[in-house]
Amino acid sequence: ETAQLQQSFDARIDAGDFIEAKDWMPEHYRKTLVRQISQHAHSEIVGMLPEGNWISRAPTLKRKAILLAKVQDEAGHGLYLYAAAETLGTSRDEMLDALHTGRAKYSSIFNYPTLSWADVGTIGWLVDGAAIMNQVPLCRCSYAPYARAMIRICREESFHQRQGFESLLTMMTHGTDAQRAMVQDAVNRWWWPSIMMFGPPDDQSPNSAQSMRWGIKRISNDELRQKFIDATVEQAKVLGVTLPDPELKWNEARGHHDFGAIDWGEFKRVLSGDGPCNRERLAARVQAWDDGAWVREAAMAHASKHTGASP
Ligand code: FAQ
Repeated sequence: ETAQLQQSFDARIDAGDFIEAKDWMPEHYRKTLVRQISQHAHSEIVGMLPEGNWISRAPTLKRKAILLAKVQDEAGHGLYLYAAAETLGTSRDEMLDALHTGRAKYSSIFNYPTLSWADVGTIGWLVDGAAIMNQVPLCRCSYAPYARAMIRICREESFHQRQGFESLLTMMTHGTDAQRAMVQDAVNRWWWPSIMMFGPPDDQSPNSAQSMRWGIKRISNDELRQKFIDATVEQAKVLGVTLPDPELKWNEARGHHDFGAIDWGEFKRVLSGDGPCNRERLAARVQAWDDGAWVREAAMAHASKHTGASP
């Protein structure tokens, strides 16, 4: 009977059908999705920290309101994604426990510090820009609850990317020399980590082949990285910033930009917990969880009073 279920699942995947939560699915497909969606959710929640650092120090009321809205959107994305992952039968408590005990990953990018106000604009431009490039194909992911969550997330990410670009453009066109230098310094620090966000090269990506076969991933890590670089080079020209890669140049024959070697040693160090802010980020999440214990208890007590069930 399992062989038959497997066969009809494979046929649906091959036909480009979507899989719903109640449908039969292979255990490995379920596990892969819980891994990817929960890591994506954790990235959104941890991703609130670097920018959140600047809410109290935004230069104007307008920028503060925009940043508050953006960070709040990220909390929302985390919630849609945890809800999508829960449909696969793993509880939010289990997923958060995996994050807090270091068993689950979150995006490498959020282990870098935000040293100046220009980092906020640069995160919007490069980090949200990379996120959109990676996430638009996820709107067609074979697992329907994830695909549906991604549609709204991508719309909001697009606003995030534009506010970042606009903030940098303002500093570059109307700012002082010091402000322009601050933007360039931020771009120098965020460029390489941003292109690492797409994950290891295809030939060193253990999950890619199976995830592509299942229609979870539609475009490979390297292909997305190349698309992002090609799009960003043009935007950098408009901004008037230099991307910190002397080997970056248009290759007419390939129809793409060539770029220099990525420091995969640094990527591995950050993934293994040894990036500039890994300890600080995880400690902040654990502290928030501990500080929220009384809220969870109060919510449970309130709910049980209304349902009549004991807590
Ligand atoms: N960081 O075999 P693959 C955002 C791990 S955007 C950390 O290629 P896969 C928005 C990977 O998990 C950021 N770990 O894996 C925002 C795997 O480890 P595992 C989040 C990474 O899954 C903006 C191992 O390396 N976006 O939050 C990274 O097929 C601004 C081998 O790699 C998503 O999560 C990395 N960069 O492809 C928020 C998008 N790359 O699990 C706030 C959804 C790879 O076996 C402010 N996820 N690894 O232990 C995906 O598209 C995929 O999971 C990839 C990785 C492409 C990230």
